[in-house]
Amino acid sequence: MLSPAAVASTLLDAAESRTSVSCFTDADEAFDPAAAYAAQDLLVARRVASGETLVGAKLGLTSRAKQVAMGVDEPLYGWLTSGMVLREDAPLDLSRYLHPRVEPEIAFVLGRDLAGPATIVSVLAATEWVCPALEVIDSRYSDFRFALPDVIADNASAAGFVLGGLLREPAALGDLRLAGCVTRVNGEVVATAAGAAVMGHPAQAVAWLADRLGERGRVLPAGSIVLSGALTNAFAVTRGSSVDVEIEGLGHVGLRA
Ligand code: OOG
Ligand code: MG
Repeated sequence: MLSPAAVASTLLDAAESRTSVSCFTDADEAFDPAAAYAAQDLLVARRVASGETLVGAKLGLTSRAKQVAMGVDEPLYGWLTSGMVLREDAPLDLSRYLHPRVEPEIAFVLGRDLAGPATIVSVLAATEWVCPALEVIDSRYSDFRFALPDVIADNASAAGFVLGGLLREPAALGDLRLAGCVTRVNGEVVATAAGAAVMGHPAQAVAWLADRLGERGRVLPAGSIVLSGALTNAFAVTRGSSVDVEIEGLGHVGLRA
C-alpha cells in the first residue's frame, strides 16, 4: 500500500525536476480517490510550508469535452497557490513546465465564506466577482495520461492561472449558461463553447466543490479564487504561441509563451 506521504514526495520531486512519473494506480489497485486526496493535502501543505500561500481552489473535468479528452468521467478538485499566479503581460516561462496546456475557464472570486450544501444561488450570493481565466495545466504523468486517483494526487494538474477581462458582479451578469466562449491559438479559432458546458452552469461546479469540502468539514473562505473547470479541451503551448479567450459578458484573457 502506497503511503500518501510517499506519493506527495514523488509528485513534488517530479514537478521540481520537470520529469514525469508513472501512474500510482498501475502499481497499487488500492490507491483510490480517498487515498489520493490525502496525498494531495500533503502535497499542498508542503507547498505552503515552503512559503507559498493558498489563494483558492480549482475544479477539473467538469465539462464533457474534458472528460472525453482525458478518459475520466468524474470531476475532481485541487488547490491554487501563490506560486501559480501568472500575469497576462509577462510571457509564459515554459522552462517551468514539462508539457503545459492552456484551457479557458470561468473564475469566481468569493466575497463571503461558502459552505456546503451549496446551490447555484448560494454560490452566486457568496461571489463577489466573476471573470474569464486561463489555466495552465501540467501533468506529472507521462503523456498526460492518468486515472482519477492519479490526477487527484497530482493536485488536478494545477500549474498556473491568470485572471483577465472584466470583473463582473454576479448581479450584473447575463445568464452564464449562455455565455459564449471563443478560444484562439495563434489567432485561429480552435474551440467554441458556452458556459453550460461546465455542469450545466459554472456555479454548479463551485457548488459541487463546496459540497465535497463540506463532507470533509471544510469551508471555502472569503477571498478564494475558484476556477470552475475548462469549458473545452486544453491546448498545448510551445514557444512563440499565443492563446486568447473571449467570454461573452466577461471580456478577454490571453497568454503568450
Ligand atoms: C486534469 C485537470 C483538469 C479542467 O479544468 O478540466 C482541469 C487534467 O486535464 O490534466 O483543470
Ligand atoms: Mg482547469
